[in-house]
Amino acid sequence: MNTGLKITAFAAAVAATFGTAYGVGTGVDPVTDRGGDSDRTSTARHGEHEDTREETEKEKAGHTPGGLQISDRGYTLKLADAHIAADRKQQLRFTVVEDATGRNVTAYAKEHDKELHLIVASRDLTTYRHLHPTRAADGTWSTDVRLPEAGGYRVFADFRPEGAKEAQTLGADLGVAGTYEPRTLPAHSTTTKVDGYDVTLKGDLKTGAGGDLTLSVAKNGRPVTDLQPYLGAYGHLVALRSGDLAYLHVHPNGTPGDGKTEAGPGISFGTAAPSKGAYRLFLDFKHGGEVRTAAFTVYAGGAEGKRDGAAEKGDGAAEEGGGHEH
Ligand SMILES: [Cu+2]
Repeated sequence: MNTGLKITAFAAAVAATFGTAYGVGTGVDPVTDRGGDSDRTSTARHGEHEDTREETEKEKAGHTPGGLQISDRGYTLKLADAHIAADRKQQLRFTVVEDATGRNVTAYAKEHDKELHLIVASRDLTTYRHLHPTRAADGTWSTDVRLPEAGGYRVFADFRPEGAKEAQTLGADLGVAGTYEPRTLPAHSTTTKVDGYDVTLKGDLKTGAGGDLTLSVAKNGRPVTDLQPYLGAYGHLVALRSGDLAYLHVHPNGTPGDGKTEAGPGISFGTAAPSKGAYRLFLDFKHGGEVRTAAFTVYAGGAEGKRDGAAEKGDGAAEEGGGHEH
């Protein structure tokens, strides 16, 4: 199949979806914004419906990317422990509390087969975990996690309370005790290795819509064409912004079994970054019955976006990829 065509065909629809579904690129989605502008000129100060719509779009334009707040849209993320030990299996427990009632949320809508997706990442973006905790009847979530090194971490809960229109992502700080040696952001590279797989990145992360990324998976020099669906897709991509860990959960163009999406080697994503700068991409894909995570450093806005002290290619000593535990 012509990958270029596949990307083009799905890009528009996907770009339009992200804004509402995941808060990705809200305010930078020209499809939505353009529609809003023309509506505004023709229907300014008219019916209630248009006013409401306009407000929603204004709100969107100033929307904060996910993961930066511990409390947002009436919900608060509460970690049972703000500190854990390094390099030892620990239980991470938390709740999502509805601010209005003070009660734990116990009813969730499933997104990608799960009620809640939990991401744990080190502030220096060298450690990454994508976990699916278990919920007790009282709303307490728990999962085992082992974080190899001491330091500052961020915990992201990506969920949609039942009845809520959109999924949201709350973030909380987690301290891992011990001696901390911060690492430099791994250098930009378009290839990475994980578990014997070579993953290649094509395309650019852009600050407007129309940014397309294709990640291709190969093993022993051969393209992998039998990727396995994982949580309803051939790949899940999370982008974390270097410096503040703004969170973007990006879904691929096309769904397994839709008759046009191939099971590799390429997985394409339509993305829009909330700003220029450095991001670390974490791609989860499933092959051979296991979920693997490939990681890349990319710059939204091209070289111009390179503004921090990221390592130059060759001196990055950081751990390759990330971990995926279930
Ligand atoms: Cu998940």
